[in-house]
Amino acid sequence: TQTITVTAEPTLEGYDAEQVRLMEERCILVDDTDKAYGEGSKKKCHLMTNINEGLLHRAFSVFLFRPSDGRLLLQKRADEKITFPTMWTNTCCSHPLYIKSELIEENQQGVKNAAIRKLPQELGIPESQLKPEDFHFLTRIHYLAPSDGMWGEHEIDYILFATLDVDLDLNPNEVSDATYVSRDELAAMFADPKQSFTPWFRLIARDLLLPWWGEMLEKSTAAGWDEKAGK
Ligand code: DMA
Ligand code: MN
Repeated sequence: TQTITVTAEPTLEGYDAEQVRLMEERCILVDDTDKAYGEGSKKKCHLMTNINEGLLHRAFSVFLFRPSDGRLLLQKRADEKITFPTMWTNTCCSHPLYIKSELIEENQQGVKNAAIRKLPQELGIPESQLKPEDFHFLTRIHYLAPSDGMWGEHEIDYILFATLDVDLDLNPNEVSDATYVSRDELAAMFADPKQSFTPWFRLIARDLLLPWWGEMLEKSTAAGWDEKAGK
């Protein structure tokens, strides 16, 4: 067992009121083997003072591909976001909450339920277009990234893939733009110094997405990822 002294002192003054409200969400605290041991506010979990003490929480990253042309849906984070504003990133990221339906670990059901909560909230995708079995779990990554000094990320991030047709109706408090990109278009965006990207998306793209794009796409359609992966 580890003892971590957490603080939640710094002020949230000057930030967007809705994003400040969301800092009260209850995230799932985990140890570095991803064993859940309690809950902590989103605010506490994202303060660098606590991250530097070792505080770690559970998260998910969705990569949604369009069936017709295999393009990946990217989003640009709204200026209102407290962490990593205005950056391009993968389709949707957030945290499973410390509630029964999002704590389920069997078949990664909890993070899939959280994805089905957040894709409608951020991108306006109708919930009726999303089913847990459409999401394919690839792997978990443990990473730490500072945002702007006060804020940062330190997560065990569950990577989920889906190939689905969806309707979009962007929530401007979360997302300022969205676009579908091919592998080559994404590589060109990364090479453009005028574009900025979240650190986790850069990492996942470099290590997994760009090298394995074709395989991932193939496995997340047709017979399905889980079957082909033998899980
Ligand atoms: C947090 O994403 C999760 C990852 C994987 C970085 P986020 O900052 O977009 O969370 P939220 O949408 O809940 O603010
Ligand atoms: Mn986080």
